Amino acid sequence: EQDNRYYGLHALCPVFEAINIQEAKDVIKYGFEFSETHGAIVMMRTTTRLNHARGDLVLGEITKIEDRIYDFDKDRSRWTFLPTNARVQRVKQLERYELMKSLSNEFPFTKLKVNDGAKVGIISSGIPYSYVNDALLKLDYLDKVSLLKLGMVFPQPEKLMEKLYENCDKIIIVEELEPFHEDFAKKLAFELDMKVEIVGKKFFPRNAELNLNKTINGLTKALGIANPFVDLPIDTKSFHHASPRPPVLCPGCSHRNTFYALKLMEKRLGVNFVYSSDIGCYTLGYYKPSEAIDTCICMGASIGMANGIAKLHNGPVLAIIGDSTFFHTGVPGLINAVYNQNNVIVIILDNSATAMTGFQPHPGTGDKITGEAGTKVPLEQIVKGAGITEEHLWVVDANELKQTTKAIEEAVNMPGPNVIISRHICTLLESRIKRGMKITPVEIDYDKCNNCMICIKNFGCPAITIKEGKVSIIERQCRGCNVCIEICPFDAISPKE
Ligand SMILES: Cc1ncc(C[n+]2csc(CCOP(=O)(O)OP(=O)(O)O)c2C)c(N)n1
Ligand code: SF4
Ligand code: SF4
Repeated sequence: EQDNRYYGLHALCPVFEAINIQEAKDVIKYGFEFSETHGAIVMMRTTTRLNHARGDLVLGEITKIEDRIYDFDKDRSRWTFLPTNARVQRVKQLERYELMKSLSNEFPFTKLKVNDGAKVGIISSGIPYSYVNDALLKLDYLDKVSLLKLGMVFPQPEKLMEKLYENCDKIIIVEELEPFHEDFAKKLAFELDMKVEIVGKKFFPRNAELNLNKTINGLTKALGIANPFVDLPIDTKSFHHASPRPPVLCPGCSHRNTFYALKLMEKRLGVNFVYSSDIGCYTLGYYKPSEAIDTCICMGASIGMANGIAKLHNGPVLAIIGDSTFFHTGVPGLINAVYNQNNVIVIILDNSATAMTGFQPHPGTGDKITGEAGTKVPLEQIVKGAGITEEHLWVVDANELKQTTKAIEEAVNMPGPNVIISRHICTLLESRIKRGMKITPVEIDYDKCNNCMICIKNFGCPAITIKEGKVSIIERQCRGCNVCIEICPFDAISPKE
């Protein structure tokens, strides 16, 4: 929901956008050439719909720039931003910006189509442009309006926009989120002293993505025509009748166990924890039954926010952070906690993975992104190096409930900063590494089970469900982690014989 086109404005660097995946690939290739030619940073902007798209691509030639020395370019005044150099670079940046403004009019992925006699012009870019095209096709309006498709969305092509204004009485801007083009279009019309009506956000929402329906709805209103699709009955025959699937931690996920242990200790110790969290699979702990996440602002915020909260809050303040995120942006926050003697408990959920985004290696895994072996950086050493002494550090197996609850109790009773490394490999990663590993699912002994539902209501492993009013194990989902065995107060769960 944040409009990153403004980064271009902020840095005065060109921003490119594509309308489909083929164009995305072509624009990126062009972007490299453009950057080389003009010595400019370029931004390729993508949004959710394009990022999630799949389809066939036509690949081109892989070109290598001849005569280019691939090494550090020892141009000291360019890379050292002391005021003497920065002042010179600023002038160059402004010159480059002027050049970009004129190049925007000739950008190969920007297209102006002026239709004779059309008094309405539409400006759009990226995925919204694709919706506009489909909408005009459905409304049989393709030849009745002029169309400016922007491939370079910043800086905008002033000459092409002026030409569009000359031919039209009304300009409709179709864009997602902020009125980025709309504001610029109005400013340009004012500077050119041209009398043209410019509309945009009056007809299109400023929140959430557009889609074909919203685009047809906005366009018909802006064009002042009836929307022929508004009352059409929807054919639901082809809809999938899948049940809703809210996001949950996987069956056997070790994060669930740490959350369970934390919630248990809140009850046992009669205290309420503040959970300042980070972003990772564990952020799903926000939902029932754990409900153990109070904040998640951005990657790396957990310890910093906990540091601040601990200054005000009289009670245990926890920072929940994954191993990958800790290596990425957790270390400065921990140093800050040590330096300022903040009473926080940092819980590093070490599942040996960057699980949420697809298992990218990180310093704690020891593998490089290239697939080659790197040098593993031990988490404990980093924590100790930040100033956490042995007596303030606990390392537990997240799947061992007793160990974990004991560490939590000790950490709560010890003035912080304290660190608990709650370690257990991500079960999904484990199944990838040990393909074909034998899994022994658990089973319920109905003579012992009294249907208290603790395993469902408090723990919530998706492999445990209710069937005909009774707790039941979905065997093909069970990972055989055995944690639920410890949780059941009636010894009713055991490995299947
Ligand atoms: C600044 C930033 N970069 C990248 C991301 C994408 N991202 C979301 S979660 C995540 C990593 C999660 O790894 P970890 O903290 O170890 O948790 P896990 O998913 O393994 O439980 C990344 C890289 C982001 N949200 N913010
Ligand atoms: S991918 Fe791994 S860390 Fe993420 S929810 Fe599943 S088991 Fe847990
Ligand atoms: S053993 Fe229990 S907690 Fe582990 S995956 Fe199976 S049902 Fe879930």
